[in-house]
Amino acid sequence: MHTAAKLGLYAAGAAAVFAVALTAAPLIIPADASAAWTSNEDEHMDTTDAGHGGHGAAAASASPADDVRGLSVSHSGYTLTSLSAPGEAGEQGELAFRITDAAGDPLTDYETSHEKDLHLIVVRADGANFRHVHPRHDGDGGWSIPFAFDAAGTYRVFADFVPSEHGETVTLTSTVDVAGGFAPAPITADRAITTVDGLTVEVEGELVSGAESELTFTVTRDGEPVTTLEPYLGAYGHLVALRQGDLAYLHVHPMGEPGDGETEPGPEIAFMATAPTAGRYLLYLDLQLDGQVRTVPFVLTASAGSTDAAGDHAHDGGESHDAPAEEGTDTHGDTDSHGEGH
Ligand SMILES: [Cu+2]
Repeated sequence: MHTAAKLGLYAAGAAAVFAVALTAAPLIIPADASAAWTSNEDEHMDTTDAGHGGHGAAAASASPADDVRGLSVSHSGYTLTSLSAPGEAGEQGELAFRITDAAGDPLTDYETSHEKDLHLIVVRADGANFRHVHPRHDGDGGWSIPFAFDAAGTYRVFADFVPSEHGETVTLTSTVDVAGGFAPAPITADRAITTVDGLTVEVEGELVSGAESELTFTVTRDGEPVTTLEPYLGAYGHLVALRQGDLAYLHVHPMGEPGDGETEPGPEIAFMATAPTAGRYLLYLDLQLDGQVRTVPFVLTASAGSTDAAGDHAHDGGESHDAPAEEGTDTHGDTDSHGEGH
């Protein structure tokens, strides 16, 4: 790839990711790429600002390891509190919690992000039973959704939202213990091809520690490319990446969006992603086809890679580069149980 093209892609991709997905996190700049950032700062800032307001200034000093969210019950003055959920596997109940501000008052004003005021991820600590749902706001800082856990274990709950007064994404986390016979499902190998409900999805690309890289998912059914993906919360795909171990939360978004004149409804969905550190990541791709949302899981290991080589991992694979878009929902195809709150 020519240097100029590489820098341009890097800047555009970075802006896209940060504008929509990582707004609360400091920008990451691989040391070797600092010069590139500097020279592209203007366009980068413009695109970023279009998303959520400037935070590029803090970027230069950030280290990749800082680029994690979803590790704390309280952040930026906001706190996830009063979490309650069904206590036993299979028990139908309600998952509820409150969000408070720095003064301890209910947080009532949210900025819509990816078509929702709050996104909720629920996943077991070992990465199993991922769910992405949208609870209902009671207007006074309380959020709830009918919920049942399929299996026992300790679950992490992530609330992802943009306080209006804050203007940047906040991701808070807490845990829920669910009683029952516990069958651990440790993930011990990478997984680049997954079949769910007859859909086979393969991911190409690599995660590289501290650098942006492009991940391209190709969707087929019965060996044929799927070109009829449906917009879901404004995009053709939605990707959540969690670091194995602490489940640090990396929320990435596709390049391109429906209706931009360039992005096709499959078979490829491309994302820009930055792994904060080397190691294994659990990826969950939400996509909608035939009116049904499905979650397709993957496992990738981020290499420690030099930042120089990292740029080359941003394949200029061709199709859908551009502004990002939306959010997804759901998990194992059982959309019926948690389609509420939309
Ligand atoms: Cu969501």
